[in-house]
Amino acid sequence: MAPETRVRTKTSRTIDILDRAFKSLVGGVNSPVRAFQSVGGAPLIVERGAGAHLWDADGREYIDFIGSWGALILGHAHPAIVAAIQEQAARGTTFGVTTELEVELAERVKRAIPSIERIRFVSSGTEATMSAARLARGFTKRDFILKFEGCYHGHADSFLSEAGSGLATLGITSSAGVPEAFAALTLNAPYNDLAAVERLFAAHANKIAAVIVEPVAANMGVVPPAPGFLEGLREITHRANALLIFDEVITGFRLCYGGAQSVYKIEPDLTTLGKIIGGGLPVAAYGGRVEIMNHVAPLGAVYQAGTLSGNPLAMRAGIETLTQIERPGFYDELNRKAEQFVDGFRRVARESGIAAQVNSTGSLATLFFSGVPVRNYSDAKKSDTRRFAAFFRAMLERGILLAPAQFEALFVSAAHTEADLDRTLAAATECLRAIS
Ligand code: KE4
Repeated sequence: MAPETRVRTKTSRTIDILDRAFKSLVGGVNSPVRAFQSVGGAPLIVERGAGAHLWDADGREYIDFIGSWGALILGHAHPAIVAAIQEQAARGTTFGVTTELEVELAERVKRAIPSIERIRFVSSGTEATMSAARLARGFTKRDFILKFEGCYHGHADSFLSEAGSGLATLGITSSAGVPEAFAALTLNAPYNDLAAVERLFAAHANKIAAVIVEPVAANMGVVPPAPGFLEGLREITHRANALLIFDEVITGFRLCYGGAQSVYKIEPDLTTLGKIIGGGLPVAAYGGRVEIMNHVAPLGAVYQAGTLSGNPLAMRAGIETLTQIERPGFYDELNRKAEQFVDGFRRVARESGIAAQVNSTGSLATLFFSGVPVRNYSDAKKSDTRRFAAFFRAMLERGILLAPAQFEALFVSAAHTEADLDRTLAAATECLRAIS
């Protein structure tokens, strides 16, 4: 559709629904990044999705690169997943009692990620990381957690200092409501900086319960681990008897079927998962070795629970998703297509003459408007976020929906066709020219 037809008329359904949303939802949204605050313009109201496409409340169509923040590696409304959910819904949506579906999904995750001997399903990535941190503290009897500036692990109190994603987008370095005494138990180091990690361990000898890391950072924009970074974290935590937690809520089943730990050949002590394992329904998990996980109730003294944990509807969607992506050649094709797209994006950015970097790993990518390589959060924050906002809006007008924030990733799915990706690159060429 031509750009001029995408100008929002004031009488649109989108505007009417937004007016109502602001009267009932805080900021009109259920998660801050959906407010489009950092990119300007009215946020979208989505009506439906199919494959790699979304339609808004006024029938405008978009090629979608949010993919529900990474969950939809197969795209929207995949027929096999819809059928599985429909079939399970007719058998009951939740029982509050164990079903075989939870066991089936657990067995599939264990086969994919051997470092997980026992798993606990929860309903959000935040629950998974919060529980993993509590478990690490209970297991080691230590209080400090070390995270990395610009990484985002959900909104539990331990993770809101110097965090990425929505906090970075809103320029929030910490959150109100977290007691100072508790916030002080979270240490931050620059991503990819092992010397800083060594210094923090030296200063807090025998007090750090765990290091939690996104093995490929995606919440400051995409920042891959520098060579040796993850190996160094493994060695330092082993030496200090601290746990290493890989937060694979985004990278799990995204980079390959075994996640980032399979790509980088690192065995963490605990892993958190989410997004893809739920196939678009609320599922997340934490897991690791039996000797650690058996400290969780009902076997151990670390308490964690959840009414909808292991929800049969969500389990069924997760099982169907893993069935689809376990197929031979799935990741070869996805990563080939994504890498070709990213190469095209780099070429288009280079030809535009605008200072830009494209960071990527597999089907994750971020375009930074920056003249310097982006290797950590400090680099990422040097990006020209105003130019990103102008680019985002120009692409939106051309029917391309990127993540509405510089400090996020775009996700290529199996549903994106070569035509979708070619059209996106053509739009990017026009938009970069328009904002230069
Ligand atoms: P949730 O609690 O939002 O399900 O998951 C938290 C989480 C944990 N770990 C990682 C690595 C994550 O990326 C996330 C959540 N991702 C963001 C997008 N960058 C969620 C989007 C939002 O906050 O609306």
